[in-house]
Amino acid sequence: MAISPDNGFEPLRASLTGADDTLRRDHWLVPQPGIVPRIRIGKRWVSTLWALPIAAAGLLCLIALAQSLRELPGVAEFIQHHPGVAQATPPVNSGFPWWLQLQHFLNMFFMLFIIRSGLQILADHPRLYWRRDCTPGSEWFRFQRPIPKGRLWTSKDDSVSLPGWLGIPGLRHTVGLSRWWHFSVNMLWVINGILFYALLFATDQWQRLVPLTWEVFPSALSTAIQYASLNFPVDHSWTRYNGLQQLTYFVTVFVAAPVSILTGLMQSPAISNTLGWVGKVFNRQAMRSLHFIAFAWFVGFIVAHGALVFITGLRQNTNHMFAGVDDTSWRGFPLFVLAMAILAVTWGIASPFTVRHARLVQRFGAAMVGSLIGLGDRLQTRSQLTAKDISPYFWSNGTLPTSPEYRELEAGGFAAYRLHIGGLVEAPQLLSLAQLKAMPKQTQVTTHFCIQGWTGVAEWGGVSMRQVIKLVKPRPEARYVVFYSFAAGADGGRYYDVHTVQNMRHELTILAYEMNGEALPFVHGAPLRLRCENELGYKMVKWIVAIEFVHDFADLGAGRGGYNEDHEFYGYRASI
Ligand SMILES: Nc1nc2c(c(=O)[nH]1)N[C@H]1C(S)=C(S)[C@@H](COP(=O)(O)O)O[C@H]1N2
Ligand SMILES: [Mo]
Repeated sequence: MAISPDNGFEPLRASLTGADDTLRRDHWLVPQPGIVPRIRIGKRWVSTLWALPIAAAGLLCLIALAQSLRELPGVAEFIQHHPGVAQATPPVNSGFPWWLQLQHFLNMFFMLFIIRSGLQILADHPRLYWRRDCTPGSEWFRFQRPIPKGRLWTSKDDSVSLPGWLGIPGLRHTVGLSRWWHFSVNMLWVINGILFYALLFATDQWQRLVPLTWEVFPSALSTAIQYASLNFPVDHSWTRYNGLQQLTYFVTVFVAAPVSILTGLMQSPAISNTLGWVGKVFNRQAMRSLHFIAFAWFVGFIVAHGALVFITGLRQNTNHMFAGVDDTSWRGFPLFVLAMAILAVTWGIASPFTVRHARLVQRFGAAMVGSLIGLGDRLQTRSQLTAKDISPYFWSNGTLPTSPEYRELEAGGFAAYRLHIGGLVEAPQLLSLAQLKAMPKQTQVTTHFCIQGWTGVAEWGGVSMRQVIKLVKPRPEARYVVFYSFAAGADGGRYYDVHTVQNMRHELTILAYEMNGEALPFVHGAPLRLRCENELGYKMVKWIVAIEFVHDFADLGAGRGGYNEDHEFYGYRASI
């Protein structure tokens, strides 16, 4: 039965609210500190704090061991035979050119923000798993307590705060803002990295980093023993790196960096869901875990590299990398201090600036990488899973509907529910659940990707949005589709979200009324929710009350294209 499109949506539009442009602590989630990170070994959870005394004791033992080893004639002979430098290629003639110094500084600068914002993203779901289902207790790493039993514990409840000097911006559940930092700076870091690769191989600098002989392994062992014995190997770094430097730099530049990029991209719903079995095997949780391990490598590298720069001759080392000269002058040191000062000042500013100018960070981030992040909605999503992949546990998220209107409908088994579809369409509709169920039914087993980091697999059943579009016949000027919820969002005002009409035509985009063969449960969005498998979870409105086709969304809510876009500074397109 058709209704007038003109009067239907005004009350809904009026129930959307504006939003602050700064991150207001008194409106935000109450802080919740995490716990010292723990690693699961079998059934036991072991605190990572143990790593500190173990590392200290290990280092002392290593020094003692290396020193006594060097007294053995065999070892002394081995070191004499393999003094440390192993290169099949000629020595580097170009020293440390200005572009190398600049790129080294930029890399350091970008890494600082990438690491801090990455930790902030992790703090939004402070658990790591290998399996796709994220069942509590199956994680191998966490800095949050076990989830409480006997109450609804959403993934927002699970998020923890970080100190503002560590995460960006430090406050709890600020994944929207930390993603802007992470992705924008990532882009700069990747550009810097591509230029670095290009310049390495366009000059003779690659000869420093790429070991072309097996000799590198005995040389690395020899240099490791020499470093550990505190009687350091002879330094040739102006022209050649020793075996240990070569191996660690090679792994950092040619393994850890590409692994980070790939494992980052593979956490995207659009990319993962378009790759078929590849996305299934390299599932998001395994990718998150590897991403974290690559991060741990970088942190370990930075600590060890930084320490060695100091103890193997700070003046000479800084002359190389900050002044491009090979002497014992004081030219490099002040430049090194200046670089550190720039790092320290920007480090201090980043979090307070982000809290204060949250909307600016969102707009700037969207301008820099918004369209890249959105590109994934051009990818076709495919269901690569079967019923046996369905997760035993499915996290839930969001603010539950509490209105009397909803309660009444729920009490009546949603018999009186009517889905209002209208706006810029030829044939507006008012559909009961029975009418929706009479339309062709589509079921699909898919992975849900929450922006916070967890995933879950379920079978969803419902009506495809293609069917809906066919039924309502959008007018040519309709570009977007607004989904209104019965529920409010966390900060008051109605929850809603906006999609492009084009993205609603994907094969796996459905209005679901079933989950795992049963009527959609209350917490998961009864009676009707959106499934849009190339986007993150927050785009999939639960407890849908109405759907409106519009030309523009700037006049809805705070105008950012959805509730979390308005209130939590998320991106409007979110296929990564
Ligand atoms: N109405 C409404 N829909 C919502 C939310 C919400 O807060 N309100 N949260 C979103 C988020 S962030 C996610 S991850 C998914 C979670 O769906 P689930 O609870 O079925 O796992 O719902 C989305 N839909
Ligand atoms: Mo989410």
